[in-house]
Amino acid sequence: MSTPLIWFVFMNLSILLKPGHCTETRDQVLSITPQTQEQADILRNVSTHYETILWQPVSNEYISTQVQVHLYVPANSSVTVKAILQKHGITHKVLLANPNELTEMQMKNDSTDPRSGSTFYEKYHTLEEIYDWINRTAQDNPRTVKVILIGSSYEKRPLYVLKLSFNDRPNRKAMWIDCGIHAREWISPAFCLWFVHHSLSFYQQNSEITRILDSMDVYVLPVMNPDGYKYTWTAIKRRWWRKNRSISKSGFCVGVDLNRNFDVDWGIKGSSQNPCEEINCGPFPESEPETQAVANFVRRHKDTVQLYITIHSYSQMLIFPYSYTFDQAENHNDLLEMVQEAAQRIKRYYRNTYTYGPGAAILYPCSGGSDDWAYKLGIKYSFTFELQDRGEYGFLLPPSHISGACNEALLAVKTVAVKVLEKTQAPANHHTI
Ligand code: 0X9
Ligand code: ZN
Repeated sequence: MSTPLIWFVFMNLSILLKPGHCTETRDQVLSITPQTQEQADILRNVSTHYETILWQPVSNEYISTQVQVHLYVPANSSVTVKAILQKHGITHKVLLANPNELTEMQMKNDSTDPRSGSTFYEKYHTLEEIYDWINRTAQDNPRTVKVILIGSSYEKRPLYVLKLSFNDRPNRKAMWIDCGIHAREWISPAFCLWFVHHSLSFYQQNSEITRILDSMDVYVLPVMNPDGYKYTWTAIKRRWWRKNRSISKSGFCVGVDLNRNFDVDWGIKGSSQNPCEEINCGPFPESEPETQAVANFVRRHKDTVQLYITIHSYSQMLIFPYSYTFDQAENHNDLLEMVQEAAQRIKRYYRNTYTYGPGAAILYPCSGGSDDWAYKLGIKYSFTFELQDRGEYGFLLPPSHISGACNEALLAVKTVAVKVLEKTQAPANHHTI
């Protein structure tokens, strides 16, 4: 259908369905899979011209036939949007009928209530609570944990990295994990906390984490985008914020997608120079203080860091380079074998399915991402892990699912880390007399 015709249909519907005629009282998340090109075009237009938020895919340029779309529809646009879908024979399922209740559930922080039965690590935490936790963790573990200030955010919040170091053998290698690059993906910072807690609690009890920590230092950045994360906690309607909070030069729109701002094929694919878009790559590579801080730190440690992992959600994917091109990474087979093993173990232990492969092929082509950047810097084992779930709750994964999501991601992290050790460590103790 041509664009003017689509507009004609929309305008008529808008007149018929002016707010007040009859409105849905609740916000909802709809799942829609366009069956034809025309349906995909209609859906793209709906998501652009009506007050809706695309949960998945991240940008409407990725909407096409047979791609499952998760669309957050506020109560006041619900009737109009559903009428347009119906008019064009586009079927939908209600994925979430009560996102506001789920949002409140995620924010409920009854850590003082002993009856809640869940631990600190099975809840989502505000930025202030995470900063407190960082300090406490370092204070309680003075011999093994150090806090490193690597920079500050656009709104001048500190970017703290925890360095876990269990011995001081010379020539120690290292791994890096960052969380919370995208503000609304709350399970991601929760994972970084989970990982640190597991490391500190199970060193010398769990053989894999012991082996990893004996051979590598671990740098953990729990919240790479503190301004965005803070913003998602301040009002229900801000819960879907993805980018950082930098104000564009024109002053018109806010936010750069930090995972499009790295200096790798910057601004070319799957990203936009328009500051109003979710996938805005910023005015130039590393324009954002958060990106600069991470890139400078990782560059300074590139000779020791062998493994780079960045944690996102949602879709249950174990991704490796490249995303910016369909070319195969030089060690493609190694990377594939590592994530395949991780996915198989998750399946075996937790009965959950993760897909895996190079980003461009299994997700979408996309420039400026941190995983590709780290890889091109020389870190040959570089991954993006997309945690639970696959759309049942999306960004609103309930606190009761945190332990399941983090345990399986932890298994994936440990699997790839052990594989890195196997691939990079010289065979032990072959002394000649
Ligand atoms: O698009 C992204 O930045 C990531 N997906 S998300 O839904 N969490 O936003 C995927 C990143 C994969 N890697 C690269 N694109 N380089
Ligand atoms: Zn993300």
